[in-house]
Amino acid sequence: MFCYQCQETACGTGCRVSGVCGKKPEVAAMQDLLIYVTKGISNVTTSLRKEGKDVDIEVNHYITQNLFATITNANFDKDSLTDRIKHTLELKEELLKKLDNKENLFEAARWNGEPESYAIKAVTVGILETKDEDIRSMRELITYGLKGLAAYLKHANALLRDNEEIDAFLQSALAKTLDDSLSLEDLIALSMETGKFGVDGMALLDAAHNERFGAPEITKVDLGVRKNPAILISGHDLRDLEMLLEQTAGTGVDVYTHSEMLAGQYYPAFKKYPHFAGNYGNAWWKQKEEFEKFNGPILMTTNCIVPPAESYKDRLWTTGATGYPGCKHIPGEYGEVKDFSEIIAQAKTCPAPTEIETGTIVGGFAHEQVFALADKIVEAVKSGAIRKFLVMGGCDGRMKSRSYYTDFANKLPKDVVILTVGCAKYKFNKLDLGDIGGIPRLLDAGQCNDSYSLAVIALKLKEIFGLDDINDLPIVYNISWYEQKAVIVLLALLYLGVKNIHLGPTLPAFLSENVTNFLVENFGISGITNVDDDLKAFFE
Ligand code: FSO
Ligand code: SF4
Repeated sequence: MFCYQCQETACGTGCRVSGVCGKKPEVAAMQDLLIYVTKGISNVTTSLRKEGKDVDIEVNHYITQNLFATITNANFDKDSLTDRIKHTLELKEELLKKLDNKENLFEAARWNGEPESYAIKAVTVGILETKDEDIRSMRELITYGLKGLAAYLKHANALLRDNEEIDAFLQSALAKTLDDSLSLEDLIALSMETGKFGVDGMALLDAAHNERFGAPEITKVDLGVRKNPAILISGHDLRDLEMLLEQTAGTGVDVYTHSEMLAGQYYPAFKKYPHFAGNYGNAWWKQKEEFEKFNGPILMTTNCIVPPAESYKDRLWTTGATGYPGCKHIPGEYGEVKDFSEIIAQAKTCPAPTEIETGTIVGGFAHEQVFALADKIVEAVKSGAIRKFLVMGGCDGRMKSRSYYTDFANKLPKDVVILTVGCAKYKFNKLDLGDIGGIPRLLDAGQCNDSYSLAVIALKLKEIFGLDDINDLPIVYNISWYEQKAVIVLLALLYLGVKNIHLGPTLPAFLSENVTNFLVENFGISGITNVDDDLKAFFE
């Protein structure tokens, strides 16, 4: 196997024997082949569109889910990945019948095989099959960006929101990563276009969330526990949260959020449920210890799954694009109501969660809530009470070096306000950072996809201050990444023209030297050093 798609990749270069995340070689092989056949079917759908033929929405959805299933920590279940390959090939054969001109299709679009042949084929379609290091780097950068985009699209699709233009781009871009005639420059241009569609995808999801669940608002979230048995819901899918809250109402079972699902607490629509308890635990990588203590069932709606201990494996449930061998999976198509009754029945047999924390945290500062505070914020900037904003968001992870972000928040000058999204916030969201004239020094906009909110806020501030360039705003970007959703967020920021982003704790292994140099020269991207030097460089 070879995989270098996430920040924790072995030795900072690539997982070759087994994944640091727990992905086994046989699962990695099926993911490689799934990506290959998904690129193949995308070549066919793109060709069909060129012939003026429509592509069914179900095909768009399937392609999107395939990409999502290969994101770090989403799906460890070889059988479900194998089924996806098989179904993709079947769908592709049907589509090929509708295509008049098959001459220019890539090999990935032509290949077919029985499940017995998948393992052998997989060996020939891995990342390292692209020999030129720079082309490989760009192809992977684009593919990972598209995986991130797919994750956000999937959540919008689950709320019955679709955008054919985004799907058509996603599929055409996937097909282009098979095209040996594209130069490095072509691929760089494609990566920027991917960023543009990243913005569009996040906007689609933002509208879907806001229109269905209301705009996030300032919310105090409890960290302690109640006395009832409970279900913990993790991941990012708010439609799943909605269905779970509806089905647990009046059952005596509480629902707690975990990790990125914390953002669910900020939406008005969910506040009407008295059994919607607080947030339990921290970022994804601490789940082994925390899920043990939760005592009740845990529903993973998306990544990040850590291979579970036997002691609570029977309490871990998956749904959507996620999967883990031996864990029960709740099915359900978009528009269907998923049946969570088995999970609820299990919860009733479990003790209430063990308390691991007490107190509260505050969040809900997505664009509408920040706009409501705009006058106060602008005044504070004009008076100098707020000197700068620091965008410090993205992903958290296991590496010890990530304590940098806790130290950074602690040592930050007192006139700096942090804007955050994603699970990176767990490195500092329980610190007492205080406020500036009533404006909290930590403004949490929500999930990593709510990076869109931060972009909208930045563009609004640019307008209010009458600036020509987004980079003239007093905003510093110090972003931590882990998996591929962070890649689409990065590409989206680059597309919006944001420069001088600091990316840590380490730069992606999939960026070749030349691609890194391109990003440094054109966008001023850099890594991080140490807290004191970086604080000096950013704020003095
Ligand atoms: Fe975190 Fe995991 Fe949002 Fe990611 S829970 S790491 S970027 O899946 O999705 O920030
Ligand atoms: Fe390694 Fe990350 Fe790939 Fe897992 S997702 S195999 S940790 S590079």
